Amino acid sequence: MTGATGLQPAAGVVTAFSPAEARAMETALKAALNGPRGANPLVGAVVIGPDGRHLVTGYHRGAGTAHAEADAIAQAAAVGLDLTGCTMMVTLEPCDHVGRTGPCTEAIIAAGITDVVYAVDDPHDPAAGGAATLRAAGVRVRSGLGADEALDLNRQWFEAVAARRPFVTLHIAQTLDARIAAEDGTSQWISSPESLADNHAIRSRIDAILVGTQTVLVDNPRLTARTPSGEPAASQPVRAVMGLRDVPADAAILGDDGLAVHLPTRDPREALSMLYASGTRHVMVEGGSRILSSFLAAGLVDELIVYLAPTLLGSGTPALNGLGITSLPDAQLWEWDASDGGAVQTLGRDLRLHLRPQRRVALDPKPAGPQSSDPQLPNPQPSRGPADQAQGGY
Ligand code: AOF
Ligand code: ZN
Repeated sequence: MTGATGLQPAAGVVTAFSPAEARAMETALKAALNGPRGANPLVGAVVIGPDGRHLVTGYHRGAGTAHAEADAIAQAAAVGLDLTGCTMMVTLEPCDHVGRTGPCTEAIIAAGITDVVYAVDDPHDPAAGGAATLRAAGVRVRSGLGADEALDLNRQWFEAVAARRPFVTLHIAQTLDARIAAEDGTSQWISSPESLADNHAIRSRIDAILVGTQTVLVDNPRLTARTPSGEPAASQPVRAVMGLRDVPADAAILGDDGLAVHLPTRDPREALSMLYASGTRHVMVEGGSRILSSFLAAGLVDELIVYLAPTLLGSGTPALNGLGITSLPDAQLWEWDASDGGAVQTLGRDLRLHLRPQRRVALDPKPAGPQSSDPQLPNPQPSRGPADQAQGGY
């Protein structure tokens, strides 16, 4: 963060923000981190009074739930707080569409809010246009405060929207020595019951779960979302299997609810295009190691969740089987993700590690000399190299 107030508008945006507004935007950015990543971005909203006093903070709890603005307005309503004449600070342009929830522009206008300051435009076509709608209704709208932070907060989401592909969460359930199965193939269960429950909770809020044909042939998983008592969760993801081998007619993954699909490809980009075309906006890649490796090698993972069991096997199936990296300077760099409960959580006897790709470093063009292999420069991003660097087929 920069500047005396901690936040400054993005370069080129000329406007004035009060210290109270800058503080409120910082609070909104922090609040956004409480939400989970996925089909929707992390968003926070803070309403301040005409005197700059902080009144209420809201945030978005993931696709299908109230948006940050609606959350803040609902909280104010719950305690009888009148927001007429107040200013809303929000980390993303308020939406102007009826998606899974109603338009935030309408809620803002109905609440009598007269000023809106948002950090960055919403690049998502159906939701965009909120600023114009608010202005047309007489609301004073300014933007750009905290833009750098807001872009960074959701950088993978912005990338997925721009690429028109689903947001990708990759999940690994492994031992301390990074094995996902023992030598004889047994793998149930490496993770604690608490980790399994956490994974099922994620399954119930994503659009699709993706595994390789190898996993179907070896493990024959159901891949449904289930409650801790084993009942099916109310919301079930599409169950996608990718690979060129046939899925046996009696595979458990097929189920009888019509939610299973076979994606006849080994290419992770193609699998994502197929899923996107049929409406998937958030997919969780579950395994096995070839699929995990191919998505990681292709730089197509937006969020990484590792359930780490304090168990050793010493041999067996490694979580990953090659990312095409042979030298340390080429290693993929990840960073701890503080959102959604934090970077490290204890789940029973396991640790749950939460990461996202390290931010790509903007490299200044060099006037002369070699362009790469500078030992001072961190590796910018998980590789964007060919997806087939991972070994083997699936
Ligand atoms: C906001 N505030 O807190 C969020 C927004 O399917 P829906 O109704 O949840 O809409 C999802 C889209 O709305 C999402 O793709 C993004 O463009 C925007 N997200 N907008 O005003 C929020 N999370
Ligand atoms: Zn909205």
